[in-house]
Amino acid sequence: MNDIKSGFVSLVGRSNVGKSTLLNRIIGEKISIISNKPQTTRSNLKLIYNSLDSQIVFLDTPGIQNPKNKLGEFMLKEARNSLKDVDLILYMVDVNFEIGELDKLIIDMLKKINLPKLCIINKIDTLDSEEICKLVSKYKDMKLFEKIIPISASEGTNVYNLIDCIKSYLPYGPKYYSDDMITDQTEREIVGEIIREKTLTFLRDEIPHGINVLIEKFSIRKTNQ
Ligand SMILES: Nc1nc2c(ncn2[C@@H]2O[C@H](COP(=O)(O)OP(=O)(O)OP(=O)(O)O)[C@@H](O)[C@H]2O)c(=O)[nH]1
Ligand SMILES: [Mg+2]
Repeated sequence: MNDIKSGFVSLVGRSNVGKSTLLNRIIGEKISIISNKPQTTRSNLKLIYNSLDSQIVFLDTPGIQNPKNKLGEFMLKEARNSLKDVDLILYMVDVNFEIGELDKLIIDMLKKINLPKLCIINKIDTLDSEEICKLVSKYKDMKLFEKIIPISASEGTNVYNLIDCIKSYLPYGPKYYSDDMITDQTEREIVGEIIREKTLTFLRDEIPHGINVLIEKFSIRKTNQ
C-alpha cells in the first residue's frame, strides 16, 4: 500500500513577500536567492521537500507585478504557468502590505482556478498578535482559501504546521524525484544565482537591477593542503 503523500505545490504572491525565504527554510538549503529588492526570483524553480511520509515539489515563482519590459512579461508568464498542473496553490502575503491592486489581480486569477488554496500570511515577527488576527479575519472573509496560516519564514514560526497542512491537501502517490534530489537546478545555475544575489546586494549603485549572470567556467578551487 502506498502511504506517501506527494504532489506539486505552487507558491505565488507579490514580490518581496518572502516566498524564496520560506522555501529555502523548508528545504534547509540555500537554493533560491533572496534580497530586499523586488523581483529577485526570475523564473520558476523546483524545490523538493522529502520526508518519510511525503514528497512535496514546490514551485518558487517570480513575484507577480505589472510588467514594465520584456523581462517583466516573461516573469509574469512564469508565475501564471506555475498555476497549471499543480495539486495545491499557496498564496503568500506580507503582513506589512495593504491589499493593493496587484493582490486584487492575483485574487481574481485564483478565483478562476478550481484547486485548493491556502493563504500564508508572512512576516508575523514584525506585527503584534491583535493586528495579525484582524488580517486573518480579512482573508477568511474572502472565502477563497481553505486555510489561512500566519508564519514567519525568516524565524521559522509555524512552518512545520504549514508543512503538515500542505500534506493534508495532497493525494497519496509516488515520489516523483529521488530522495536525495532537492532541486531541479544544476550546481552551475545555483552558483550563477548566488553571484547575482551578491550583485543585487553589494553593487546596487553600479549595475542595473535587471542583470543576468552567465557562468563561463566553473571549477573546484585547489586548497594549499
Ligand atoms: N521580517 C521578516 N522578513 C522576511 C521574512 N521572510 C522574508 N523576509 C525578508 O523579505 C525580503 C524578501 O524576501 P524574498 O524571499 O526574496 O521574497 P520573494 O517573495 O521571494 O521576492 P521575489 O523573488 O522578488 O518575488 C528579504 O529581505 C527577506 O529577508 C519574515 O518572515 N520576516
Ligand atoms: Mg523569490
